[in-house]
Amino acid sequence: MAIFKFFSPYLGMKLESVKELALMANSMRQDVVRMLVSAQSGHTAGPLGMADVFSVLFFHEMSYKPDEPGWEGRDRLVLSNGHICPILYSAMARAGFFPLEELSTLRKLGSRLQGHPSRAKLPGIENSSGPLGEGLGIACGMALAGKMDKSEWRVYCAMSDGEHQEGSTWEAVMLAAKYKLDNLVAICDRNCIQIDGGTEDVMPLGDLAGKYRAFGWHAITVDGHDYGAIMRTLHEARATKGKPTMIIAKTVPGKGVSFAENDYKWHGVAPKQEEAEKALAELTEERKKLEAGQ
Ligand SMILES: Cc1ncc(C[n+]2csc(CCOP(=O)(O)OP(=O)(O)O)c2C)c(N)n1
Ligand SMILES: [Mg+2]
Repeated sequence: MAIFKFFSPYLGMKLESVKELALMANSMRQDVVRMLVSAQSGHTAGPLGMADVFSVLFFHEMSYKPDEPGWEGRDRLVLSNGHICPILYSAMARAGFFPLEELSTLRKLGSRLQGHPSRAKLPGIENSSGPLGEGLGIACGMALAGKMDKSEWRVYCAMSDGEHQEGSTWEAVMLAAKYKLDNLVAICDRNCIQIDGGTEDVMPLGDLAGKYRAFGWHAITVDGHDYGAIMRTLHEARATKGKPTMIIAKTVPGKGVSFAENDYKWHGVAPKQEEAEKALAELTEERKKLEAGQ
């Protein structure tokens, strides 16, 4: 089968309806599977689990100009858990930052699409990442600069639950509260897995929302696959003044691919050809249902 066969790209306007956002997420999940099987390495669980959140961020929430990635007025997306970058690359390609065909270069020698993102290589990437626990600090710096300049743009920081085991994350949590960074929204992929098992087995994180509240943040827990709920919480974050907002997005790792769902072993492996074909068949079936409005 032809692995690289994309649906037509979406350029320009924002997608408003839930059906369009869901179709976009489905396209992105298919991109992720194709990219990973072509690279024969990379991370499957996180990118599939965060597809719905990225669909809302890129095609409903954030302001940006794909043909002018350095536009001063853009909202900034900091990806802290760099290993889920296939979903970021797919969203960027579908938003028009670069051609969809380039997705097939993921992890190949000389590619702009490194296995962990490099801001030096790909315009539109705000931060190089890979080492966990750094992104929130970077996002805090941007948000503080935005406040000092009285800018309108906002900072979104995508994070994982696993990187809440890093002390540096909590240093940034304190700083954001101290400086009342209400132009900062962090979104945590609360999929309850990490590289070696379940988060609660490896190093329990417990009530993350409660912990954020205790540190002075506004914190909301949301179903990370419910578009309406994600949109509402992002709206609530905008309306929250004097403190940063943390959105704990409860997600299913590997979402959309039955044999990868809720299995930590898919954290950092790519599907083999046969598995990719099965995954794409499932996602195509799901797409038909979405198109039929079921
Ligand atoms: C500082 C640092 N330590 C270790 C790693 C190796 N590592 C990469 S991903 C990962 C698991 C982290 O958990 P999470 O981000 O929740 O994984 P996911 O939910 O995406 O499977 C680890 C330990 C790293 N990238 N950075
Ligand atoms: Mg995780």
